[in-house]
Amino acid sequence: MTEAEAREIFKQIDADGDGQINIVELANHFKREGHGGQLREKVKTAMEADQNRDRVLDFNEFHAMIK
Ligand SMILES: [Ca+2]
Ligand SMILES: [Ca+2]
Repeated sequence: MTEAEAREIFKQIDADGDGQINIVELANHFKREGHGGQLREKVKTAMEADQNRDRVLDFNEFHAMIK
């Protein structure tokens, strides 16, 4: 995946456009994608990419997770 593609996905998930993906935005994204079952597990797994432990994913953390 290119960085441009990753930025497109990041923008879709970052619903309020503040440049960070929080847990609510992640959960809504998984629901939209039809992955509502095991939602807690998926959010928890995604949040393991939160390297600085501020409970949100910035683009660098997100990109490291999906590349
Ligand atoms: Ca956000
Ligand atoms: Ca973070």
